[in-house]
Amino acid sequence: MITTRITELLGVQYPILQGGMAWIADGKLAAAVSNGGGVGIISAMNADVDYVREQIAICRSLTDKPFGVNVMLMSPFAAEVAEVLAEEQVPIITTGAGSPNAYIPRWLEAGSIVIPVIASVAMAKKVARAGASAIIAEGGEAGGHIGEISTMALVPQVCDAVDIPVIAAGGIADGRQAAAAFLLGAEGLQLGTRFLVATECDIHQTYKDKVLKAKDIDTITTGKRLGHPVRALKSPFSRRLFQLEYDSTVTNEELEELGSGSLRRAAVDGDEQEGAFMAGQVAGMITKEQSAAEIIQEMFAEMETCLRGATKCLR
Ligand code: TUI
Repeated sequence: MITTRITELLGVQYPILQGGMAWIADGKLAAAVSNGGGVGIISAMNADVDYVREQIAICRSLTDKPFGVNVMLMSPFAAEVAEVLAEEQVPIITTGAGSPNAYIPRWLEAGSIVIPVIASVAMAKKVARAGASAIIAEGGEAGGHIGEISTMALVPQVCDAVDIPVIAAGGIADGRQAAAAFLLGAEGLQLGTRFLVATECDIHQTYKDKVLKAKDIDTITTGKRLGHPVRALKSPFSRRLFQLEYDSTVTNEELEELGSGSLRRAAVDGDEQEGAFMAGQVAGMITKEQSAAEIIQEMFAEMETCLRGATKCLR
């Protein structure tokens, strides 16, 4: 049993959110996580409002527990999706890849709990001032679009900077890392990579197999030259993109063009050559497929053992 301001605020059994991963986190996965006692999150990714409404309906048909939607703020549909989430009275809204401040008043007025993902103390203070209900501090160990600072350094600095509850993300896949996050001051966790191999996660089996086979050093960060670094498993595509960023004859537009559609090619097509299999540095410790509920229960059982044993080296 664990009680924090996050379990109270969200009305859930476990203070754990599933990351809103583009092309991966749909209404079915979100419902499985919510039914497991955590918070499932649907990714609105680059999709239009019809897709988002459809996934919300699927999620609502599968669970009566709290769930959320993640707005990827670089999406061309972000403003329209933001309005739909207010209309739909989505219980929890998370955001990523930008500043959500323009939308926060509308979401709060609609009754949603607003939890932006941030990757720096400055951004944490900005969204807290704008009225965010809680915050997800995501370290650079995470998969996908990432910031510069590691979870170990970011979480305590964010906890010191804001009064709202902090959820730690990036580099968390088991109970030891969960315990560490709570000791750093976090009151909740967000996991992406571990939920990639949930049985209810409908990505291509090739993606799951790559995560299950990955070693610690098997991720690579591309996109630094474009100002939006992205961590993915090493693949022929990601290695080539990495090389091309050092080639001054290749323009930024050409790099952007190469990246577009690459996550879809991984998650939907399982394209080992041309896919971007986004995953965090914890991929190396993920070795089995389990249901979302099993993942959550195992995490918190391990965490409890770990925290109870934490004083063993003190005398
Ligand atoms: O958003 C994510 N992870 C993502 S989004 C994504 S789709 C994409 N694909 C290719 C290129 C770019 C995006 C794949 N993975 N995580 C949450 C996150 N948000 N990480 C970092 C941030 C972030 C970064 C800058 C949040 C706020 C921020 O503010 C900058 C500013 O000052 O506006």
